[in-house]
Amino acid sequence: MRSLSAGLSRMSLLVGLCAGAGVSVSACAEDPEREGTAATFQASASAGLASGEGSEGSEESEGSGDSETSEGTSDSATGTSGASASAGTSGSGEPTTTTEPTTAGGSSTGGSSGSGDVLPPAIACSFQSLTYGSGLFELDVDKGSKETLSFLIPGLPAPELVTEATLHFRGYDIDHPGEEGDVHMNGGAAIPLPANAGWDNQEHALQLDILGETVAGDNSAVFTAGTFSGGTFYRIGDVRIEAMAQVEECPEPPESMGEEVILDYHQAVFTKRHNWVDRCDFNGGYAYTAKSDEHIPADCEGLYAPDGTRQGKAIFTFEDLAPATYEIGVRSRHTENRNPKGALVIVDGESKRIKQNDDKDFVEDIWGAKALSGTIEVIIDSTQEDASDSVIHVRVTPI
Ligand SMILES: [Ca+2]
Ligand SMILES: [Ca+2]
Repeated sequence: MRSLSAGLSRMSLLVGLCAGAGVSVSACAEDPEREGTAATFQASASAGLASGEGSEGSEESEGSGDSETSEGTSDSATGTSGASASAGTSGSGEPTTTTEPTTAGGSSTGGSSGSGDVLPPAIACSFQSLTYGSGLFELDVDKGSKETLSFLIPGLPAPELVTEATLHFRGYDIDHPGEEGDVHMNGGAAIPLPANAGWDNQEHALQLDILGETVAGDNSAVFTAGTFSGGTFYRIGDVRIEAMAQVEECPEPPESMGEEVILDYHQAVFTKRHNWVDRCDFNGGYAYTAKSDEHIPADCEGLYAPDGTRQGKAIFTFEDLAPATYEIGVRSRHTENRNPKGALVIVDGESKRIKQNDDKDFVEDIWGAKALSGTIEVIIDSTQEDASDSVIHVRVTPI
């Protein structure tokens, strides 16, 4: 069948825009300020393991200056996964009532594939993309852009066993009929997105008939930009293939290829290292931003020399992640004088806040889940407020 199928490696499929699997174009900007004195904490400072006993390692003095936290330039938490809120080229969203998602290309009622063989009757099987359940991904580009959103759907049976196949997805702002863009299955012919002029700034469940476009194993669905003069803006997510297949039972979804990776704070790169304290000697160690001289003796490396801003970044680089949806956890030491807005944690360009200002002490918080692929950064960005954030490790686990 289609020669592309086997050759499309999972990596190349999903590296569509920047590092991530279908990450929004607008989120691909380089970190603007890898400024200042970047440094890693020495892993050799491993005194710890005191596991709690003895000198209660409180940051008692930390509290004093904290209440004057600034706010203002918050780039506040951008809620949930997926698409960033840049509404792009979309116009004013007058709420129309056109809610029926058209089923472009109805499903054939076919079943029996001819004669003779002892093939089992066709049964309904569902095949999810690797990023299914991870929210919507955004394409927001000028006319003529070659940027795409790519989705990998593994596990399909041989096409001769497939009697019906539809591509299902959620689409947002699919509102320029004939000009919104196309879908290409496995490098095949363009299938126009089923756009509706009434769907400005609206989300709909959509489906396309792709019988004859599937291949055995890994399938790719690539969404391209359209020809609308104002550029292309839409979001796509929850891509899956529903098929009727003459198989005894539906294939099990493949094991995730990803592996859990935990990076300790000693493996992070710190900007403005002089504003970070490495408390390696207490309970296995942790890092936090501070600004008072009282913490100078607490820093294991003697590199804490506060400039009064209490600002810096801890940058964790995860290399060569297999494409998958990962849960992201951030372990830290909570104290009641941490940043009242929560620590700003940026995962591959997507920002969320994690509250650390309670008495839970040493704890791992769940940032959420995100489709990741390749080499990505997780940044504890303590540059937005004059407030203390903490980190011990960052964990990514395929789910
Ligand atoms: Ca629009
Ligand atoms: Ca649109």
